[in-house]
Amino acid sequence: MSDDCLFCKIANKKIPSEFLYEDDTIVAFRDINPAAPVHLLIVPKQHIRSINDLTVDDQAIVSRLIMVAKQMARQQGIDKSGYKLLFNVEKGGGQVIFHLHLHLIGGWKR
Ligand code: DGP
Repeated sequence: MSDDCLFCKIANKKIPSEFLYEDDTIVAFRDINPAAPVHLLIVPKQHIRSINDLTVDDQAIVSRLIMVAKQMARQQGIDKSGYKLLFNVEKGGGQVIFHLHLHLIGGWKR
């Protein structure tokens, strides 16, 4: 855990938040600034700055993030209508919180 990282504090319960999912390694919660009717963040408890910082040892975490996103899409009722999964990577890629997270975005009426 990194002391000055917001998502470390949320994922490790130093800041109270409502989790829609939690296991030993991952949490999911609503984005504070939703870009769509459903906008969740799937976040590892371990501090990893961005996709750029992943090592081969992190492969299990990345696959868990995607499997949890799939599960959350179903739980939110957007699996059939469809959704986007997004990693922003570093400033130029739109990342503003430098703790790895996967955006699950969907629920538009189309
Ligand atoms: P990114 O640009 O990929 O780093 O996305 C960061 C997202 O985090 C952004 O959509 C807004 C969200 N966010 C920032 N601060 C908070 C917070 O304190 N709580 C929650 N739930 N979401 C936050």
